Amino acid sequence: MIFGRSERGKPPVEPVTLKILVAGGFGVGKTTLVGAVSEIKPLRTEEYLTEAGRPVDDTTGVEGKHTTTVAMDFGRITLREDLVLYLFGTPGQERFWFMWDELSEGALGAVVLADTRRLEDCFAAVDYFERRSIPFLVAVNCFEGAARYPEEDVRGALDLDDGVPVMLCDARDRISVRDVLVGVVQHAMDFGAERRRAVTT
Ligand SMILES: Nc1nc2c(ncn2[C@@H]2O[C@H](COP(=O)(O)OP(=O)(O)OP(=O)(O)O)[C@@H](O)[C@H]2O)c(=O)[nH]1
Ligand SMILES: [Mg+2]
Repeated sequence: MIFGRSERGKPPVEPVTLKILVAGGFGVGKTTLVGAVSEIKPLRTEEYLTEAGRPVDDTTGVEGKHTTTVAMDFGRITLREDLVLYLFGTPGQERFWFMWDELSEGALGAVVLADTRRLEDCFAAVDYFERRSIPFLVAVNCFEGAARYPEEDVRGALDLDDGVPVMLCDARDRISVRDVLVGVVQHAMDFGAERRRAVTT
């Protein structure tokens, strides 16, 4: 064959693409997480934090933070040759939450990123996914200087169901984030299988 693909090589695999959300409170590291693993230049919608926003935009613990996500982050990671994840980072601040419904459309699962110094900031995200039966796991972003708590303590504080995985991670580290994403895909698949069993029995 002169034109077209060589027949010797295996035909390219059409990858399965899955949509994963990255949610959590303000400044917990969602944009950082998407940027750490994305193979494409992540799409960001960052705007500068302003003086006017100071009373509501609490940067305690993340004083180096100067921008915030106003719409979404978008990135992509190939987990396997036949499995590609599209990552959608949600805006953390309450005033942009109207974006969440749009972003969660068709999502397989979600990562709720948490900071143990202000765990309460992720209550809303946990609640959001529980209500919509979207499978999620909680990934604790281990900031330096933040106390480390055992998984059980985090689970208790967030009142999570037993089936919800809790993982520790570093949102800046590609390998660590990759492990979290593998975890959420695995959990979403188990969750789906469980639900199908519940329906058929
Ligand atoms: N030390 C440390 N700093 C981090 C880590 N993750 C993020 N940061 C810093 O924390 C700040 C917040 O990170 P972002 O990724 O913008 O947080 P976000 O969750 O996207 O914030 P919003 O979109 O505004 O809600 C930035 O200054 C990061 O450099 C981490 O794991 N350790
Ligand atoms: Mg962000």
